[in-house]
Amino acid sequence: MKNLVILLIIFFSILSCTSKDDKKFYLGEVEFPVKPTPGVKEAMAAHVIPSQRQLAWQSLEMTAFIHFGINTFTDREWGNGDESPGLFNPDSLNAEQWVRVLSEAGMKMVIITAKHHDGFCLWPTKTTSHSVASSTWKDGKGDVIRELRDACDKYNMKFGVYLSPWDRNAGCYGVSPAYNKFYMEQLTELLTWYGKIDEVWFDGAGGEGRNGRSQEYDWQAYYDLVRMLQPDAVTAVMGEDVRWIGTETGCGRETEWSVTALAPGGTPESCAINKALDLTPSSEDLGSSALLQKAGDVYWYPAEADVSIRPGWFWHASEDSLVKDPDELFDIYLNSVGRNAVLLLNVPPDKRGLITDNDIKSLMGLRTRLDNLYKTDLLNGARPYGHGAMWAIDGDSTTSWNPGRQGVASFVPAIAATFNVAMLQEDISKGQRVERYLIEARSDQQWFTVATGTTIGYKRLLSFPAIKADEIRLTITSSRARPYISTFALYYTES
Ligand code: FUL
Repeated sequence: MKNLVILLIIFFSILSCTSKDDKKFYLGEVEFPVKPTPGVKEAMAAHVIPSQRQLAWQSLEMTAFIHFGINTFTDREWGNGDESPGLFNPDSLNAEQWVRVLSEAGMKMVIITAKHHDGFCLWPTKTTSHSVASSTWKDGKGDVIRELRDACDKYNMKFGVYLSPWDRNAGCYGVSPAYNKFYMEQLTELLTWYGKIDEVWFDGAGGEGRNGRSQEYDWQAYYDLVRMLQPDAVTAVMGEDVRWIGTETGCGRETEWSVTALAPGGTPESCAINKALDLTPSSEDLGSSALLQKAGDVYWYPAEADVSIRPGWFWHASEDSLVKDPDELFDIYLNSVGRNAVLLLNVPPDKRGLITDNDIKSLMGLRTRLDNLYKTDLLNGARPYGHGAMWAIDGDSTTSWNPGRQGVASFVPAIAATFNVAMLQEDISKGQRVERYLIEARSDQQWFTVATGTTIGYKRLLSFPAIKADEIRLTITSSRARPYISTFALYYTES
């Protein structure tokens, strides 16, 4: 009897632990208690969840950057701001061609450099004459942002704007309140004239303006303006919703946490936190358990991997032969989307205002490689069985595998399959939790390790030499709380 009572106590305490486990979530961020008991920080970090706009953004997976502007005509990467607007004259500009090509390649959003560091505006702004309105293109009646917006509507493509805070043309740059007002007027035009905006990209690059003065940006006011005018738009890089991955190679970290100790944005408060922790977006470790021990807060701050299809961000005739080939783009995909990041691939139109044939060829090659990769899930949605193989029920649909913190599940592929890529996904609407896992396969009655990994997050793709197996086993060896695995799939891809 005594034993039975003890057993019942244990049983009910396990039950209450499990149900308590997922009751409290923290939207966007959490502040740790001052004296946390061991394990509390990990558990709290595991329950930080993304906002709706961050969740929607993450599911886009592949997005495109368009660097286009005065630099396209001067063969530069960074203009000085003293270029004549008359130089801007794309004789065959066709934004529909851009969007059609990018959409066929699989991109779900296009972000354009509405203004780069040179200050030249691609829309007829009222804030300065340094814009398309003073160019020869369409006798000054053209509006690149409008044309792109309309093309995006036609192809059901999301639309974002890059507005460089650094402006080497504006006379008021460096006169801090005046330039902040000027910049916010530009932002207001972009966020009110062109319908729905899905991402606002605040570049971190900066320097002095034409008068040799530096500018203090009022980041908080910029964020508040975006929130007010476009509540669903994510703010990126120097913004609060989306983090720069820290390189321009398109390659994420092996261990990529969306819950970071890195404080989002460029406000003085965030900068002070990051300075105290000695963190920048390029730091190798942004979210390990060891780092959590030093942090006072953590944030949902997911990574965006920006990279250009060419060596430069703008189009240069000399780089027409240096476009990345489909295999390079596919590797970038594996190392960005496949490492818990959103890919932002830059494809710069040329002087005519068109994406060149070389870039199109590479993009279509990437599409073919992706179609081949995802053609057949060799697990065919097989349900796990065995110890811990429990599916979480969300509403009345079965959504994810919720195996307990150190769960093992076995899968029998529909056919004895040869595969060389594994895909794992966590249901990040419940946070990011998994810290370590192992994939094993049984072949000729022998179990052996196929791959090991650390973080999963929204998506993790692991590639390895092709193997044939009758049975597959996934073991979560460490997790900050009960993991929610929403996908486990196996693929074969020809290299
Ligand atoms: C950088 C800029 O300086 C580059 O010109 C480019 O726009 C890249 C995406 O961001 O900070």
